Amino acid sequence: MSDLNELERDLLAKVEAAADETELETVRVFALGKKGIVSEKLKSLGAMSPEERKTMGPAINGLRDTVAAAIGARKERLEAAALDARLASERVDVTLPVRESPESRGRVHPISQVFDELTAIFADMGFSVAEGPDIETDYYNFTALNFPVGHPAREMHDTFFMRADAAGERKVLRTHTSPVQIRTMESVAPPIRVIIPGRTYRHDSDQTHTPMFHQVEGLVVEKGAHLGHLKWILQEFCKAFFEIDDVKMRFRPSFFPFTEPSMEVDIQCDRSGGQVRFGQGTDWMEILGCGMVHPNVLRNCGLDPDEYQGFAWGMGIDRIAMLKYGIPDLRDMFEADKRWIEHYGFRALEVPTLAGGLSG
Ligand code: 2U9
Repeated sequence: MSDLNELERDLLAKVEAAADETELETVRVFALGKKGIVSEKLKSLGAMSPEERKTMGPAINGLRDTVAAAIGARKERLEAAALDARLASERVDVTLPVRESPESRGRVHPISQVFDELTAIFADMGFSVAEGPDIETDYYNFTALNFPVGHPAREMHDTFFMRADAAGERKVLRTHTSPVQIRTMESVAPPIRVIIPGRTYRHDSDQTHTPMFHQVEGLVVEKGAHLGHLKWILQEFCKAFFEIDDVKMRFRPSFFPFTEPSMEVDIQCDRSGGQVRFGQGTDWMEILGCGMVHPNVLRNCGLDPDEYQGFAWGMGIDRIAMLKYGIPDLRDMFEADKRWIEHYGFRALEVPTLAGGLSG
C-alpha cells in the first residue's frame, strides 16, 4: 500500500512538473497509457487472491482516478496559460496609424489622367475611342492621308523607319494617330464619331519635344457634317477640359495634307502674373489643328465626298496636360522620378467623370 502512496506522490509530482501539453501527454502515457505503470497495476489484479483484490482493487482504481483528475486539471491550467501567452503576443495597438494600402499610395500619371478626362468629355458627346498599331505601314501613315510620294511633308514628320522586311517594305513608327482614322473609315460605315488618344513618334528631342509623345485626334464623318459642328465640338471640349464657363477661340488658316480647308486654333488666355489662365484675358495660345477631311482621303477609304463630309482635329496630349496642371518641363513626364509622380500624379480611385468632376 505504501508503494501505491509513493507511486501516487511521484506521479502527481510528474504531472505538476509538466511544462506544456506535450510533456503532460508523455506523463499520461507513462501512467495511464495501455502499458502505463497504473494500467499494469490494474492488470495485475487478475492474478491476486480475492482477499488481496478486495483491498488492492479500490486502491489502484483510486490511484488511477486521482492521477487522471490531476492530469485533467493540469491540462486546463496549461491551456489557459497557452491562450494567455498567445493573446499577449498577438496584441494589436489599435491606436497606431493605419499603413497606406498600395492602391491608395499609387498615383496615376497626368497623361493617363488626361486620357481618361478626354474619354469622359467626348463620350458625353457620343464619341467612342478607337485604337490602332504603333508600327504602321507607309500607306496608312502617309499615302492614304494624301501625302504624295516624295512630298516634303513626309520629311517634316521626322519619321523613325524600321528595317526593310523580306518583301522590302519599310514600316514606320506612326508619326500621328491619323492612320487609325483611315482604318476606322475602312471598317465602319458612317456616321462615325471617334477619338483616338495614343502614342506617336518623331525623331525630335529638345525642351518642348520628346521622341515619343501623345496625341489625341478626333474624326466625324456623316452626311452634312460642316465647320460649324467642328467649332461647336471644339468649344465644348475646351470649356469642359479647362473647367471654364466660356472661352473665345480663334481659327487661323493653315495647311495639312489630309484636311482642306485646314486651320490652327488659338484659345483666349491671360498671361499676366507669370501664370496662364484660360477663358479670360486678351492673349492667345495655340492648342490644336483641325479641318474638313480632304476629299482625296475620303476617296482613299472608299467614301464618296459628294455624299459624305468629315471633319477632324488633332492636339498634343502632353502639351494640354502641362497647360492644365502647370507642369513646367515636358521631359520630366518620362523620367520615372517617384517624387515627380507623387507631386503631379492623381489618386487611382478618383476616376474623372463629367458629373463627379474631371480633375478632383
Ligand atoms: C484623317 C483625316 C484628318 C487630324 C488633324 C491636325 C489637324 C493637327 C497636330 C496638332 C498638334 C498634331 O500633336 S500635334 O503635333 N495635328 O494639327 N490633326 S487635322 O486630321 C485628320 C486625321 C485623319 C483621316
